[in-house]
Amino acid sequence: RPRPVPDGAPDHPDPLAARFRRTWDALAAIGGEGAAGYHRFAWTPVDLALRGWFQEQAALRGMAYERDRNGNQWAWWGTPAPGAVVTGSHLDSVPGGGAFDGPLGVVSAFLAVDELRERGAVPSRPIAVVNFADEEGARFGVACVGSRLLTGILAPDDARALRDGDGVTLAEAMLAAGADPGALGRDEEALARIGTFVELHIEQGRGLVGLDAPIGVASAIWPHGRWRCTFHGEADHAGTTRLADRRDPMLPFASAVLAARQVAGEMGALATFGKVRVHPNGTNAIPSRVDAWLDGRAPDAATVGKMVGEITAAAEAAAAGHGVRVEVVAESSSPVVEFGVELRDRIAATLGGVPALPTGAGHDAGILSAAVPTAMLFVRNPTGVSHSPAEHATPDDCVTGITALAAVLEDLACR
Ligand code: HGY
Ligand code: MN
Ligand code: MN
Ligand code: MN
Repeated sequence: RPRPVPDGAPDHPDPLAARFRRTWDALAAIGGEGAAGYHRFAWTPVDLALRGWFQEQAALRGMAYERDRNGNQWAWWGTPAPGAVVTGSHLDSVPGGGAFDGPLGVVSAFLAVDELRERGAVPSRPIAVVNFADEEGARFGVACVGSRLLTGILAPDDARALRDGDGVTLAEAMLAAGADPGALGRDEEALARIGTFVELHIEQGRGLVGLDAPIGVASAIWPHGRWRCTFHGEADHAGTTRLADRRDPMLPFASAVLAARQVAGEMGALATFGKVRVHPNGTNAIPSRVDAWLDGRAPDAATVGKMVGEITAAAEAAAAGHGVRVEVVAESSSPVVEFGVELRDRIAATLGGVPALPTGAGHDAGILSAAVPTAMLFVRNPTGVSHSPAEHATPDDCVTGITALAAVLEDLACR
């Protein structure tokens, strides 16, 4: 069941709950397709509407707005300067995504700033809210494009050449959206401004439910990556080609799907084929080619590598029996992330003790952690469901998250 909007009325007696709901409703209306969820892809008209919302939120608060060289959006409380305390997340989504993955962190960031201003907090360093471009990589295949470019992990030429399913390059998509792809790349000035980054995010599992806690801090992110697996066969007529004469790429693909499940299970890892393109995609034709994308994750990098190796071997063995050729290409990878214990402990202490827990989901915070002190706050997810329209958090827990984020920003920026 889709849950784009938390329960709780806009005229809730708790002013923060009411403000959360009003801010949330304006954002939740952008790009929602009811039961089909959100399709908020980078540099599309929906993304531009989300970006407009961000800019409007900055203007409402009199915060200085800027878009950096890599398309990330910033709103500043105070003059932009090195050493700022930065918070935020992303506004894009997976295909058929929920409302919370990303947006909860951006909305909470703006409302935490409001909280601090209302209580008369005086920051001794600037505070910024950020919206990172293209976190999910739903359109161009690589996740966390904005933060990877900012930190130099993704080369600008490689980024510009990324293509979506229609063959449109990232450079072309940016140009069509009125953004300049020519300036992409590691941005020393923007990086130096980030003294500390704190990303609030809905939890994407039921760890906090099990711990009976509304919020927690992230301890680690599993290493993970994406591989494109192409099965080259031969198109032919479904009604006249004898089974023995076929080179059907669908068969070794099916074997690869089953192998992924088997191998991941044996290794305590996760493997998913969630995206497939069949060519030419006709009911009465044997496919000429199947493109399938493998998402692999495990507690350590060696296991990820071993798992993908075994899935590849199983795919090749199955392909050989059908006259099919397999190609497996790594499209992106994210190393293991261990969030710094010092910052994590400081945050947990500020919040009066909250649990720390690892996640298998990737985040811009994971990318930034290699460059600057970084931490994450998780908000409880009652069902654990994410990357689905059913993703959801209760309004009370969202308010707890905002209050916690405000306390963390105050501790980091106001003393
Ligand atoms: O896929 C992920 O882990 C993330 O949500 N980008
Ligand atoms: Mn996500
Ligand atoms: Mn996210
Ligand atoms: Mn015919």
